[in-house]
Amino acid sequence: MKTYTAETSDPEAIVAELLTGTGAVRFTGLFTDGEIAEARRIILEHSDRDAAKVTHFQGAAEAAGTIALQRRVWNLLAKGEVFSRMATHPVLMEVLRRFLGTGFIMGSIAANRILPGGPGQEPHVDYPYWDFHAPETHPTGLNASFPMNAQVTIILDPFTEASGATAYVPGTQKELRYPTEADDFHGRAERMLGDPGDTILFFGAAWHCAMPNRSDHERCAVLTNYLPKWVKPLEDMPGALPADFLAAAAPDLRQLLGFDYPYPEVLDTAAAVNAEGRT
Ligand SMILES: O=C(O)CCC(=O)C(=O)O
Repeated sequence: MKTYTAETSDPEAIVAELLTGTGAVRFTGLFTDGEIAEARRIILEHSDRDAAKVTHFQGAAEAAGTIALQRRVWNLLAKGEVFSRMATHPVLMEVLRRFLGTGFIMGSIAANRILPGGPGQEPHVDYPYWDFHAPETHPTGLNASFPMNAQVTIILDPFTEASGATAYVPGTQKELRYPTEADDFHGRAERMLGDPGDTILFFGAAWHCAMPNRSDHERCAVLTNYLPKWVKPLEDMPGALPADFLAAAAPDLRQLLGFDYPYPEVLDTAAAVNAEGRT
């Protein structure tokens, strides 16, 4: 996987890599050790206190009784200021503006924590393609010639083969479909390996999944989903954040929360407002 730093970031090359290359790149050095430690502390605190949260693509884990060892912490913006910094990192914002359009938004920011012995996931593609196993529910002809998703994984614990680093099949983002048995996902998959603080940016139409944690340590990451401005977000973040947080949000964060793109609107009312000259 190609690796960049803030200094070597090359948005044009990265966008090409995401869309028509392997589908994923790594950044190092975007976050300080202090930020990583703080994010990890907050996530573990919430997840220890409040383990049972909705999670996805767990397949056989439920039957195996290991489901509680893969835990989510949702709505991270409400849980620590460090997550707003992570979501709006300027190097990521610059690439994402080129990839998803300058008005892009955030669909979700959550943590995925896999405890030792915890399960992996079934290979999948991410929101808003995540129910593409029923392609007939999407517009006819939908393909991955342009992106409706970008995923950022900020690694908080060593991501190794043993600890369950995300598996993905490079190049599959171009196909926009779910893998089948015949695709031999696990035979072809590479891993998103990294150290705490490393950040993986990928096009979530690439087949991927968390892998089982067979190490003796936690495997925790912040997962952020970004979308073009007109895609309905996965998490209702404005609905879940306190009014004073929303009032104080900086311009980049307001954009990510969808405030720059007001639709749906009651246009009957909007017309009246316009007529009064208030917009
Ligand atoms: O945590 C991971 O390694 C990947 C998680 C993921 O792909 C998801 O939850 O959609």
